[in-house]
Amino acid sequence: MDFIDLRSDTVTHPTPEMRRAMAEAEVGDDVFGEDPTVNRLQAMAAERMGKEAGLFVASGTMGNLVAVLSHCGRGEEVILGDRAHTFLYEAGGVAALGGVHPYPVPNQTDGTLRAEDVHQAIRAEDVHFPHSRLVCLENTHNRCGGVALTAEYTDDMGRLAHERGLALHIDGARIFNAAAALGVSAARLVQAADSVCFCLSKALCAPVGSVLCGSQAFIAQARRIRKQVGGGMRQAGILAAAGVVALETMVDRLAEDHANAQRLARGLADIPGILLDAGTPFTNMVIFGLALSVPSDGRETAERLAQLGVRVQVIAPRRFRAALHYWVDARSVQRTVDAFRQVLASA
Ligand code: TLP
Repeated sequence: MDFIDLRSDTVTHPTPEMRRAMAEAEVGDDVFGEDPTVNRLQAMAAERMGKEAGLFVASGTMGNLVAVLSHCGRGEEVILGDRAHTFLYEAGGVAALGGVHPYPVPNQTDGTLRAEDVHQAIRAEDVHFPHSRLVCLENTHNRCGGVALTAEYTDDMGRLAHERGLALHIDGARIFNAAAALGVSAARLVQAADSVCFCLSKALCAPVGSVLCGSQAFIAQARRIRKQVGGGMRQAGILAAAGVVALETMVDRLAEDHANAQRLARGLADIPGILLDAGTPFTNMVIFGLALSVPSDGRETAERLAQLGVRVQVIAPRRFRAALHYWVDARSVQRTVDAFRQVLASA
């Protein structure tokens, strides 16, 4: 990459090994279930998640949409956090395309939903109310700074949901980051969930795709819904081949990104005018802002950084997110700190 791109871990390019695997992938028609590379990826993903089956989908957004529409019918309700990606950033797809009613409850700063809030959100049987069908969690939690939810918390939520007759879905776009941070397997983190969707195209560097995992029966339904939303792909093994390499080579290195996030946070903390969020970084994201003493706003600061070859995401008028990933090494972290120091010294 020509510049240091910290805007997101979605900007990651495929590795040379992924490009080779894509060029050489054995393919078939995946709508017929005949693409051997897709089938291999789905089996690997299901095993990693400790679920019976997996389904390759085009994106995290499609995976969450297909999951919600597989669990809920029209006029039924999904309970999720008010800072959940599915609530904020998926173009209202569950409502627009599935007629599913979202019931947002407050996300706590650690990414969790309070059990009392979820209990209260579950509807009684009454002709006025939608039927509650699903609770969604997000791990790691993007808008809460990439914080990881523990296995014990997820187990408690699973118990609560199941006791009240609801299912539990996890938006595990970055579930392997959570696993690396907590020192447990991804399968353990999603043990209580009926479904989980994780992304290949973020910190794992694959160019495209996510995998939705769950029981055989759930995935059979999800396959129908994926077809309905136009996500049935044909020789998708070309894409899945990169996903196989991602699972084989990129999962075990995520702690390096977390160490670089720590390095970046330490460097930024020393710069007058930068205020780090409490606790940041939890995993691969550093969240920080500009002190009121800095006259420039976030957009101006980001533009001047870009002139020095560093890109960060402006997430609020005076706040930034820097997401660490495979293509940003310790030297690039130092260059980022130097660029911030230079920009703020002349702000
Ligand atoms: N997140 C993107 C943006 O959409 C905000 C990012 O840069 O972080 N779940 C979570 C928790 C996500 O963070 C994202 C993407 C998705 C789902 C959607 O994945 P894609 O982009 O593959 O549809």
